[in-house]
Amino acid sequence: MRIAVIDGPNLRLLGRREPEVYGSHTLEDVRESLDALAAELRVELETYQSNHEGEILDFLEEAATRVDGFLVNPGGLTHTSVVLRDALVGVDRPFVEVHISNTASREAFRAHSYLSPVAAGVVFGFGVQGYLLGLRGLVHRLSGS
Ligand code: CA2
Repeated sequence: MRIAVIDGPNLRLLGRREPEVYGSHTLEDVRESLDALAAELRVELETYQSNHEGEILDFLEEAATRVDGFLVNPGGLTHTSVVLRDALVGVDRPFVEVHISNTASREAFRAHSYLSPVAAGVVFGFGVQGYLLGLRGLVHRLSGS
């Protein structure tokens, strides 16, 4: 089983700005934890981050030829991007949407996600631990158990 982890715009700032909202772990820390869990679950991971919507769409299309599912923190694109939703539906692979913060308890515009209705599952509000919970959920879903 192979899974791609996608982080959207600004997530490379993780651990460097707004620690009161997003915590102090960096994206590199998150990737290390994900790699350890992937080894335990015996799945292959690849990771990708971009600040550019179109590049994320290109990556999705290309990666879908070799992966079984996606773990996605779309960042701010969550609340704005019909095109990302269309691409995720189009690649026809299950994906789990992850948010570090509790998007339901913040500004009203963050409560709406274009992606949640088409996601296999959504995790939010557990800090960076949400990536690990999301990976477990996705692997469970893909293994059909
Ligand atoms: O809580 C999340 O994971 C978010 O997806 C993070 C996004 C935000 O727009 C979503 O509403 C919720 C923000 C992207 C990252 O921006 C950062 C800024 C400073 C430090 C770390 C990340």
